[in-house]
Amino acid sequence: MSSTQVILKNCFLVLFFQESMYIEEPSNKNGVISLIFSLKEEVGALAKVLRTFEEKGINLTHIESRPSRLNKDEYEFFINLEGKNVPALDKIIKSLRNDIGATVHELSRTKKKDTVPWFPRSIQELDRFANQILSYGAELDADHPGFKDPVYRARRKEFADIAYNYRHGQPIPRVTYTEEEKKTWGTVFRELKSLYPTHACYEHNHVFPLLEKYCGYREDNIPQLEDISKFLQTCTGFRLRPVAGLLSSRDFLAGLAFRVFHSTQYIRHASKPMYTPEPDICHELLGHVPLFADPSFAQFSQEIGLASLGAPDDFIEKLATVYWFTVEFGLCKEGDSLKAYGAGLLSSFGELQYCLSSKPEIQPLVLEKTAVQKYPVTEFQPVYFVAESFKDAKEKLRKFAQTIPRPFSVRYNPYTQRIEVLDNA
Ligand code: HBI
Ligand code: NLE
Ligand code: FE
Repeated sequence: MSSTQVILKNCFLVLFFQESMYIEEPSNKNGVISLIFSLKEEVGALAKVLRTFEEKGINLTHIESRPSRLNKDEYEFFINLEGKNVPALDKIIKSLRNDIGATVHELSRTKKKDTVPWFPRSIQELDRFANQILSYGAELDADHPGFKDPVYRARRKEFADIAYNYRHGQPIPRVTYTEEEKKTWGTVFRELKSLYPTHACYEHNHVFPLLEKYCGYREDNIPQLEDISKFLQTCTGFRLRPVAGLLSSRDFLAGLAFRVFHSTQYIRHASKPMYTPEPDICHELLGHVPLFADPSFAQFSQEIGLASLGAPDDFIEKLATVYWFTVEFGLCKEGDSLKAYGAGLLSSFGELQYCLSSKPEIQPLVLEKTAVQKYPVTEFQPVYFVAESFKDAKEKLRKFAQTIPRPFSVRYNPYTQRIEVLDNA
C-alpha cells in the first residue's frame, strides 16, 4: 500500500468508526431496544399488546404502523422502547409469540456490556462535568472539622458557585481571601517550605522558586488560580479549571487527557492545618502545581487520563488507584535516598515527615500490584510505592494501558484540543 493509501485508510477508519460505534450518552444509560411485531387485524389487538408493556412498566418512545406485505390481514408495528427492565421484556416477547401468535423481530438491542462509556472529545466538553460533582463542595459531612462552623460553610458555598458557573476559556475568577484563610495558608506554607529541601523530589524543588517569582507564592499571600494556570500553560500546556467538589474518578481522570487539572479554590478549616483528607487550595498549589510544570511528570499524568477514556468501570478503578499511589502519594528514588513527589504528601506537613520515616511499608511500583492495593482516604497511608523515575512510570503505564479492553485507541491533538479516536479493528 502506498503511503497515501495508508493515510486514506486511516482517515476512513476514523470516520467510519465515529459514525458507527455506539457511545453511551450520560443520559442514556439503559440503551434503546427496537422491535417489529405483526398482529392480526382485529379490534383491540394493538391495545392488548400495549397493555402488557404498560403492566411491566416499560416505556415506549416511538411507534409506527404499516400493513404487512407478507400477510394481507396483518399489520406490522415498529416500536422503540427503553431497555431498563430486560427480564420483563424477554417475558413480553415470549408471550407475544406464544399467546398472541405475533411474529416478533428484534432489530437492535444495545447491550450494556458492549457499549463504550461516553467521554469528552473536545476540551470544551469538560464543561459538562461542572454539574456532575459527587459531593457539592458546600455540603460537609458530620465529621468534617468545618461541619459546625456556619461561616466556613457559607464560604465553601461561595467557592462552589464560582466553579459551578465556570466555562472553558474564561479567566478563573480571582478571590479575596480572608485574614483567617491567609493565616491557615501561612502556617501550611511555612511548615512545608522548611521540609521541602530534604523531603521533596528534585523537580518540585526546581519549580518552587519559579512559582515564588512569577505566581505570588508567599507565606502572606494565597496565589490566584488564574495566574498559576497561565504559568503552567507556558511550562507544559497544563491548565487549571475550578471545580465545585469531588468529581467521579472517570470525569476527573478524563480532564488529565486534555492536560486540564480540576482544582479546588477553598482552603482547609483553620483548626487542622497539618492534614486534611480532602483536596484544598494548599493541596493543589503546593502539592500538584509544581509537578505539573515538569514536562516528564505532565506527560505521565496525561497518559493516565488518555488510558481512562472510554475504559470499563473496573479499569477506571484501577487507574484511579494508580493515580492515588503516584500523583497523590508517590515516592521516588533519588540516588540512594527516597523523596516525595505525590501531592498528598507535599501538601501535608504531617504526612510528609511520616512517609519518609521507618513507619510505613515501602514497595516498588509494579502497576499490576499497585492498581489493586487497598488504601484509606482519611488517614496517613500504610503503604507507599516507589517509582524509579517519571519516565519509567510512564512506560509502565503505557504497558498497563494496553491491557485495557478497548476496541479503539486515542490520541490527543494539541492543535485542535480534541481527542482523536482510531479504530483498532
Ligand atoms: N475530584 N475534584 C477532585 N479532585 C481530586 O483530586 C479528585 C477528584 N475525584 C477523584 C480523585 N481525585 C482521585 O481520588 C481518583 O479517583 C482519580
Ligand atoms: N492529606 C493532604 C493534605 O493534608 O494536604 C490532602 C490529600 C488530598 C487527596
Ligand atoms: Fe490531589
